Parts: sequence; structure tokens; C-alpha cells
Amino acid sequence: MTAFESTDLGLQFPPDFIWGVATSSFQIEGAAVEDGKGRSIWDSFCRVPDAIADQSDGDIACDHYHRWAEDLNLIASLGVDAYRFSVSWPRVRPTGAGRWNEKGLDFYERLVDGLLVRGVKPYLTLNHWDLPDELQSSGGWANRDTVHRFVEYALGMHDRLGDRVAAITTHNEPWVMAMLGHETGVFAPGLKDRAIAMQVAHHLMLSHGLALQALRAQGCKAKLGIVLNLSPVHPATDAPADLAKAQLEDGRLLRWYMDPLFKSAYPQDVIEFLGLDAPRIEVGDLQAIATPMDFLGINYYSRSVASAAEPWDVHRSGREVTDMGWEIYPEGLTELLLRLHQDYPVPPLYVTENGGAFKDQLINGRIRDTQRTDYIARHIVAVAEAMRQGVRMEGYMVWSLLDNFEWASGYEKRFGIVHVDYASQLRTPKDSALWYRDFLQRQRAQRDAAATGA
Ligand code: IFM
Repeated sequence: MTAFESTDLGLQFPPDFIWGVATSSFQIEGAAVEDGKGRSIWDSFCRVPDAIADQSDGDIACDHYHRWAEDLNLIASLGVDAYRFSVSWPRVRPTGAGRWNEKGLDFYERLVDGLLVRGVKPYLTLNHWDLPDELQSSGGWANRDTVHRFVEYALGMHDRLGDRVAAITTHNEPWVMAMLGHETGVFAPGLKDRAIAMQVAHHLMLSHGLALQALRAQGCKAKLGIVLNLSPVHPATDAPADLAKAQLEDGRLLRWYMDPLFKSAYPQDVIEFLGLDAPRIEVGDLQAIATPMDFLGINYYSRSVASAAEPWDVHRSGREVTDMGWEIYPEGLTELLLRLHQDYPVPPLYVTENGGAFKDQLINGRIRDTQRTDYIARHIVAVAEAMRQGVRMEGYMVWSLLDNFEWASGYEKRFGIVHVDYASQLRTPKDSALWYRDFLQRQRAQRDAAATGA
């Protein structure tokens, strides 16, 4: 018996705690050129030879654009409170400016209304990486104009859906878009230039702040926030070089985003490290970025280990790793949440993504993914521990509802709690999905019993 066969984990979360599952547009929708959708930078990046491990693309993905109703039924069957999804900007405004695409907007209307009918709260993300390709032709996020196009996009989506969504997230993981997209070039748009990457990071943060201000001015009722991918950064040893490397990595991953959001400043040590690669910042930008938020989303998968001499070998700690090669380190989530709570005046926090890729085997129609269940359960325990120590948490969401297009890894890595057979598009809930469903049922039963004094 594994530690987590018991579905209640001995934990009782607050009655209004939000449990969810998450996806993103490019990773599941498909219908890449249907109903007037424009191309995104990921549509183009997938055409670059060897950019994607299995040479795949998002043309069909999970065919969610056509199977959305079936997928919403799946979501409802899990008994979650919320579904976190993203809008494909080029589907609703094909070139990122100018004409809006009614058919694309209709799709998200159907999706949001379908969630509400099923009693699931829509958590909408505006930018989960699929920037309209046309905007990239004029510099993409490195061009300050894109900031203003993003604000228009945010307002347009608010006009259509603002009365029905529970929350709007501006950006998912600005670090990933800026660094992997523009410094290392392993993600779209595939650039390798540190100065551009830092300008992109600044423009993403600026567009976040300006969008929040514009949405609030429009009377937005949905909760507003941003989602960051964060990890504790541990030095490999106590050697001064490793400590210094960890400090810098922490600056580039965490403080570069958290400091402007909550302290109206970029970290000085990182500015010094960047030298001439530091971004151009105009008067008023930092005040805009620090516009107060209703929530902060954290995507957590693993810790990071900084080693000055040679790249850290993840197997050195002797811990299990996922199929992505990421060390399983649940206590890092507690450490991270406590640190955010202690170092910054944060609003309520969500874990907006957490989950693992594992090699699944479909045997007689069943996937016994005990490692994934174990991963999720241990991270839920880590959230509970942070709450016990005083961190204000409002929700937890599993990444991901479905197996899907895992960016540069293509379809080779499976994060879903629901298996997707890409040839037939058959969905099969894995054991982890059933465990999550039962865990949530149990939470609800305890909640009801407490309310009635039973
Ligand atoms: O699949 C991604 C997601 O799009 C963003 N956060 C990390 C996930 C796993 O790599």
C-alpha cells in the first residue's frame, strides 16, 4: 500500500478552497487554421527543423476545439471547482491587431457558458505563449507596441467574457517566454539574445500592469492576477561560488518578477550582472507593474540546484525524477510558499500548475499511474503544510487535465491525469484522475459534515 492510497490524506482544506485542473490553448485545441484563426509563433516554431523532439505540431493536438463538450463533461465528472484554460490570441484576433474573429470568440463563449452550466468556475488566462505570428514580424514582445496590443486584447476579452469568468490571468510564466523563447531559444520564437530576452521580460511585466489598470477602469469583477513559474534555488554545496550562483539564479528566476510586482523595483544584483543587457525602462513602468493584484498563481514542479563548476546532475540527490528529468521535491513547494509569504506582501496564492510527466502504460483500458498520484498527493500535503504555517492559499490546480503537446518535447511527455490516444482521440481517465476525484469528494463530505455539525 502506498502512502497515498487513503484519499483524504488526513487533511481538511477550508470550504472555499478552489480545486481545479489546468490546460492551455495551443497544447490542446488543434484547429490551427480553422474558422479564421491566425498563426501563432508556436505554429511557426513547430515548422523549424528539429525544434520539436518528435517533429510534431499543434495542428490537431487533442482536438479540443471540436471535442470541448466531451472535455467539459470530463472536467465536471472529476468534481473540480475550477477549470484553468487559456485563450488563443490569434484565434480571437488573428493578426494581434485590427479585426476580431467572431468565430473564435464564439468558441470561448461556448466554453465559458459550458463550464458555468456544469457548475465549474472559469479561470481564464490571456497569454499562455501563443502570440500572433504577425506581431512577431514586428518584433514581438521585444517591441513596446505589443504591450499596447495586449492591453487591447485584454479589454476585448473582458468585453465578451468578463461578466462570466471567475478570474483573469494576464500571463502564464513570463520567465519561460522571455528566457526559453529569447535567451536559450529552445521555445518559440527561438531567439538567442540576452538583451532581447530581458526587454521581453520587462514588456511582459509592463503589459500585465497596464492590462490590470485598464481592466479595473472597465469595472472588471473577475479576480485579476499573474502566474509565475518559481522554485527555490539551492546551492549544490556551501562553496562561495555555488552560493553566488544560487543567489544570481534566484534573482533571475524569482526576484526579477516578484520584486517589481511587490516592491516596484528590479533586483540590483541582477541589473549589475546584466550590464548592457539590462532592459530599457521608461518613467512610470515600475509603478504600473506594481498595480495590486487579487491573486498570485505559482506553477511549481521541482526545485532548482545551482552549481558553479559543472551542470548539476539531478540524480545526485538520489531522489526520484519524473519523465522530464525533474527531481521530485514536494517540500520545495512548502519552502517556496513560505518564502513568498515572508518576503513579499502577497495577495492570496494559488498553485496554478503542479503535476508530473511519467511513462504511462495503458493495459486493458486502465492506466495505473501510481507515481503521478503520489506526486500530486505529496504536493497537496506540501500546500497544506504551508497553510498550517500561515500562508494564505486559495486554490490548487493539477497540470494537466489531458495529455497534450508538451512544447519542445512534442507529444512524447504525458502530464495528463486523463490519457489521450492521439490516433483515435479517445480519452481515458488514469488512476490519478480517479484518485483526485475521490479526494475531492472526500473533502466535500468532510466540509458538509463540519457545516451540519455531524
Ligand atoms: O506544459 C507546461 C505548461 O504549458 C506550462 N508550465 C509547465 C508545464 C509542464 O512543462
